[in-house]
Amino acid sequence: MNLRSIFSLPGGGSRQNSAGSFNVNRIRKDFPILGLNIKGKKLIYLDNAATTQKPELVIRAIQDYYHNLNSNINRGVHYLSEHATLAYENARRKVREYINAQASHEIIFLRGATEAINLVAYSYGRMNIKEGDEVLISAMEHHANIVPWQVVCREKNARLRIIPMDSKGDLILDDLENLINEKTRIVAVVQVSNSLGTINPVKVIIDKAHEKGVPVLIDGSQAIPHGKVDVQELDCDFYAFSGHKLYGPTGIGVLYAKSRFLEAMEPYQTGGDMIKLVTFEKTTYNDLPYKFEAGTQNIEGAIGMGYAIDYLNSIPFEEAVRHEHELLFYAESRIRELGGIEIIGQSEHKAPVISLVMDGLHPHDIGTLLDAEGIAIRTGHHCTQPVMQFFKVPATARVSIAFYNTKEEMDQLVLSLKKIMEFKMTGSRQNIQSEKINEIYQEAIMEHDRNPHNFKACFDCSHSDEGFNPFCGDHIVLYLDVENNLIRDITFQGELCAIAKSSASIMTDMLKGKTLKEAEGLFNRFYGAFSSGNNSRITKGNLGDLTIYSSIQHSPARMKCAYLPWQTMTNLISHIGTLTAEQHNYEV
Ligand code: C6P
Repeated sequence: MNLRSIFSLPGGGSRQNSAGSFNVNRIRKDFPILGLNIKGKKLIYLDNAATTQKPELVIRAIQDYYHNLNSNINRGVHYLSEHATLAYENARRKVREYINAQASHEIIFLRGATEAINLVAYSYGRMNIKEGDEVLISAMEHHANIVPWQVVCREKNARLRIIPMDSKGDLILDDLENLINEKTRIVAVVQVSNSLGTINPVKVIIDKAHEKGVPVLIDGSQAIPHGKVDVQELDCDFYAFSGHKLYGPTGIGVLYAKSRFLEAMEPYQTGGDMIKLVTFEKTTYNDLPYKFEAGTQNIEGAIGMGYAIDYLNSIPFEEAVRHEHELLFYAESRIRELGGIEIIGQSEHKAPVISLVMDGLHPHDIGTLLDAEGIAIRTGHHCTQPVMQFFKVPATARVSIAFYNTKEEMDQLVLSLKKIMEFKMTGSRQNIQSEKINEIYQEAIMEHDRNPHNFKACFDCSHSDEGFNPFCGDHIVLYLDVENNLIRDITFQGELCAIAKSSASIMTDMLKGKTLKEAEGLFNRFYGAFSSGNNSRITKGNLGDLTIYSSIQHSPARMKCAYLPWQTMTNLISHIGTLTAEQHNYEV
């Protein structure tokens, strides 16, 4: 079964209404966490691309392991060790069967997709990539499938090439013939984009690469939860995924690789268990798969993942996937009806991911406002900064759906988005009743967000610097005019959420006329007071308008937003003397 065909659009089966054939309420009972109330609201979990929730079966399996089996594997002759080893190897067999690998030794247990890709880059890559060679990835890779290749290419003086994408978020394959050429040593592409949802035609890429004798790694992290994967049918050479996105535990993942590659590859890590014989002179490596599993493994993780696979085998998975897809279409069309929201990633071939942006409201603020409604989504760049750069957005608010989500949850999501839009346009909190929102988005913060003070470039200023919050994609450019250690002027620009923008606005008001030392001192007090958790020290007397952030002190992620302008300011102060505004050629 091909992932693209499962989700294929008009004319494909997936748009047809199969409502009723999948009993979502029955399925939900298998996931204890879905019954939670968060801050008085029923949890609506829509952050499944980050990690999926775990069925009771998996939770019990892990508990059982620690109750009845805990011991180290491949090492002992005692009952526990023997049985833990059997359970671990049984999990490997389940994975092999699930993805239809030819042999169990082609399944390597690792920490996750990130480690799996690193293994291939550092082992296969280092052995095969030489000066002048090329590695081909795509424009929509997760950082996990960019950075390891960048590092190897830099080390070997090789070139990283990119398959481009279009404005819908589809790969442009017209030039594949040239992109894969005699210099290409490996193609590494994502099967389903985590930030756009696009399902890539990986089979076409694999076949083209193989015509030219080039091996292919598929990052299947976001594909495997949403469709059956058959590695022999795909004929990929490497396939990487994480257990925690497949309803299994965190800290366990899989690298599938064809035997001939694994046999030829050097181990990526060395130490215990991956050896046959060690003397001080030399070491003989163990057989596959153990050659790539150095040290004590995540035993309960592998066993838990095996049970997650049992769970998926026990439900009508095709119907589950169809259900997810119906929810995707339903939610997308209702969100479009709202107007004022742009969906980033409009491929006709999509997994259930909706990345959205709203004019005038930072995705981070959308995330916090939805959280107050009990709805968990992810906001930020989703570890795909090049995708954000391509679409010219700092971040997106990403809704990602799993088969335990319901149509009612989609309705609630749309209703909440509608309230948020009203809040954005009119400032009205009438519909957003949550106390938390009233606390976080106090009128003072919203006023600074709407009408920020000193929000302009200052090219006459003596110094400037940029600051980034890698967590959410916020970006600030700070301008400082300093004479004799006195701040004569301070302004800022950038793409900032309400918390960061208000903080910058307040900071620039507070620091004008202060000495550099006083500015640093104020930041230290601000940081110290809010990171200490000691509320009693936060008084208007020593922090001025900054006391408004006491309402978000419990949210370390949002405090990072408040600190961003201040950290940029202290970085700039520490560089003063070496930077000038003219030396920075910012686009503002
Ligand atoms: N994406 C997300 O919220 P790890 O962290 O090793 O389990 O998976 C890395 C990874 C690799 N490739 C893709 C396509 C992914 O989506 C991820 C993880 C999560 O989108 C966390 S950043």
